Amino acid sequence: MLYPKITESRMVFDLNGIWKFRLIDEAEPRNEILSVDKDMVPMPVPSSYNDIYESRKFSDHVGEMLYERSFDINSQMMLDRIYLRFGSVTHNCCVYINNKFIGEHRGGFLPFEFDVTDNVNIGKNNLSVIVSNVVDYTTLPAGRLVKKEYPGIGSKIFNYPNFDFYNYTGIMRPVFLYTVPKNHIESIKINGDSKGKFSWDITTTSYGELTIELLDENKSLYVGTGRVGSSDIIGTIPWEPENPKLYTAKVTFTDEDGNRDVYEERFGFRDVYVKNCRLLLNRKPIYLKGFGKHEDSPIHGRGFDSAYMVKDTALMKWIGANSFRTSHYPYSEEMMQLCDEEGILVIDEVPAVGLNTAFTATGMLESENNTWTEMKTSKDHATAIKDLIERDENHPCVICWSIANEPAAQEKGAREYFEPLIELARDTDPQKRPVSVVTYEGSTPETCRVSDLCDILMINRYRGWYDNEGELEGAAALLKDEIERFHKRCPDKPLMLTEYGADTLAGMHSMSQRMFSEEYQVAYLKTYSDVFDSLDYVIGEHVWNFADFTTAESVRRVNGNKKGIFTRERQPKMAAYYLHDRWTALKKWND
Ligand code: BDP
Repeated sequence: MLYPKITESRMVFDLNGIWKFRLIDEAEPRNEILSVDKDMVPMPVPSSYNDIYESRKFSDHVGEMLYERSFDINSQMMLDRIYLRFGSVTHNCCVYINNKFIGEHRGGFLPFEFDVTDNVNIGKNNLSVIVSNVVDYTTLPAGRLVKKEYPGIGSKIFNYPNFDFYNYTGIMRPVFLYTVPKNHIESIKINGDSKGKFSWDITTTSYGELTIELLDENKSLYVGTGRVGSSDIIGTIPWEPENPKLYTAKVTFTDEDGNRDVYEERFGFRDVYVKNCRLLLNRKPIYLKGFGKHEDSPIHGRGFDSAYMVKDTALMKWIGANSFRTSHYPYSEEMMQLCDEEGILVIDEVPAVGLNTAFTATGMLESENNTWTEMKTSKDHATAIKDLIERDENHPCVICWSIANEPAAQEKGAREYFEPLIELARDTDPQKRPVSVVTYEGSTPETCRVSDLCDILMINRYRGWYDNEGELEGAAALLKDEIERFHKRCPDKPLMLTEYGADTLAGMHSMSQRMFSEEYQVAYLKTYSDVFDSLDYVIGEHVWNFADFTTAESVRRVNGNKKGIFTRERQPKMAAYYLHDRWTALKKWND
């Protein structure tokens, strides 16, 4: 899906700012929701709604909420088609213009749009969005709706996430109106490899002529024609972290009446694949150093925040990281653009977290091991994979697709569930990037049913934290033994740790390196580093987590997850200096 851009044929109008907002009571008749304009409060868009007002009833509301604003349409805009585009609304929503239903969208972390040309008037229009924040066994991510009976109070409904991050919701990413000519460019797929092979595949809404011009800044390098084509370009500079060189593909579509639509897509020449237990970027082995992250910051919650985005990439560069995973959902398109510019490698993850009826990061559930009969997510899962790849396929920063985090990969039915999804990811991506499923401690080398389907083994382990608490020597032995067993099972596949970490309270110290202290976090990381350095086929280390983040309440969480190397306010813990020293000096292989 193309990101809205102003070009010679397109206009973009910003609908961000202060909207009106209210929570919807479960008992409200559906057909009256839009006509109730009372008790509306100001609400910033984009943002998570949860932390804007002070009341737990407000922030922890389970169900629906209403967002509204008006916008103006002028006669110039009406000459073209007008699209209404949301960067993301979490999780499901219905959109109305002037009280008329326009459409709905499922899934909280990917963009969607509607052609609203025939539903808007010149002058004032009213836009309403009803958002649902409920997560259950049909949604991605997954959660549970639980009704509890209390003596003297009656029943209460709770919505427990099957995942370890606060269920922030709302209109979380930018909202735009944009115009395009009636006949226009719909999608552009660009593939440029490190040797200068340049190919394209473009779809349009009607017949016409297509030209594609390859630009290096303003210098024209090549002009091609046709919807699909390829050429070898001489002298291109590969995109890589040290030199993230970007080019522009300028696509011009002229319809049969001579009307033009123009769009410019940024991309890089690079290739990425797996061979002989290595991940090769531009045909050279690359060792991944970095983090599992979250989109999470004070006040905004998970809402789009460009200051935090830039701050986080600056901190990643400072610490010597070259990569991160978009745990556990696709991040904003603007973050992907920034990573292209900054040369940061991204493992791009769909919001498939919590696909496990017996386990969540915050504890064991009381339910049976029957995930693959209970979960009704496979259709949404396939849509999310397709939509994510179609959104991000041209980004050189994306080096791998992660199609789930910590599913019940050892349970019966896991292989049948994942095999078609992995195939779908491979088929959808023109660049054929590696595809993987991130697995947890319950899926061992002997029991995991998906390892051999993945291109890279990506495992999360917390030895020395959730087991072998405080006992790092034993933790290291167990970790190494398990990695070796994975290698024995899949001897051709590279392996990386996509999560390992220890909750650490900033400012808490301990001479004897007790758990939760800054000293323990450093000792824990060093223990893992030694294991990674001793195994040639380990191709990366992503510490959990980049920064402390908010979670649901549980006895395992002290005001959130504290495994950050930085605090939630992005101040360093001691471990930040340890990683800085390690990563700025690290060179794993001599080849
Ligand atoms: C893993 C999850 C991650 C959690 C982490 C933890 O993938 O989302 O936050 O554990 O417990 O199981 O800190």
